[in-house]
Amino acid sequence: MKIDVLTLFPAMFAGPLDESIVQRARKSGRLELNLHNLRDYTHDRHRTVDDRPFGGGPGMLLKPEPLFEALEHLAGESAWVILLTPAGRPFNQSIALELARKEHLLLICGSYEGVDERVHEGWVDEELSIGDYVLTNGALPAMVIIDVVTRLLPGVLGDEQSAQEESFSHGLLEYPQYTRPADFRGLKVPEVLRSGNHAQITAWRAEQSRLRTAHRRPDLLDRTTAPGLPGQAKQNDL
Ligand code: 4G3
Repeated sequence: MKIDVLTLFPAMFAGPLDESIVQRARKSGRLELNLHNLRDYTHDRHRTVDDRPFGGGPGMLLKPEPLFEALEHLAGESAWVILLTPAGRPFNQSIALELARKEHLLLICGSYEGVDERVHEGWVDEELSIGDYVLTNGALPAMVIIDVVTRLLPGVLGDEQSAQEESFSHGLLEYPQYTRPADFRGLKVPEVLRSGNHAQITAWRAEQSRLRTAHRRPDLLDRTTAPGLPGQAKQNDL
C-alpha cells in the first residue's frame, strides 16, 4: 500500500512511524509512506497556506490553492483521499479493515480551524475523526490511522492470526490474559486457564469478553450503536 500524507508539520511524523511494526512494514516494502509539506505547494514569498474566513469569525482556514495543487500533483487516479477533522465519521476497526484493502491512501491533515469547503467538495472521498476532541492539527490522527491500517496489511504481523483474533475483531473487548508466574505475590491465575481443558478455556474467555464489554462498553452490545463487523449493516442503516 502507498500512503501519501499532506501536512504542515512533517517533522511530527518522525518517531512514531520510524519504530516497531510500521517501520518493519516500510522496510519490507509492504508500506510506502511519503510525507509532503503543504508549504511546498505555495508560490508567494511567505509561503502562505491560510487565510481569514469569509463572513468573519475567529481563526484561520487552509486556503484552497496550495491544497488543490498538492492534490493534483499527488492523487493521480488511484488515491482514496481522506481529510482528518473532528467533524468526520468516527474512525474504528471496521473502517480500518476497509482502508487496508485500498491501493493508495492520501491523508490531508487539517490545521487551524479547518479547510476551505471547496477542498471537501472537489477532492475529499471521506472525512474521518479519531474521537470527540480537538487537536492543534491533523498529524496525530493521521499517524493513528497509518498505525491501525498498517498492522492489517497482509504479511505485516508476524503471527497472522493475532490481528484477526484480537479485541474488536468480534466487536467485543478482549478477555483477561495472564502469563507466568501462576502465583505472583499471592495474585493467582484463574484455575481454568491452567486446566488444559481447551473447550472450557474458550467458553471462559467468551464469557469474560461478554461481561467486560457489558460493564465497560455497553454501546458495543447495542445493535443500533455498535460499529459492526466489516460489511455488516447496522440496524439503523436498514
Ligand atoms: C478543525 C482531527 C481542526 C477543523 C483534526 C481540522 C481533531 C481531529 C482541525 C479541521 C483536528 C480528530 C485539526 N483535531 N478528532 N484538528 O480526529 O478540519
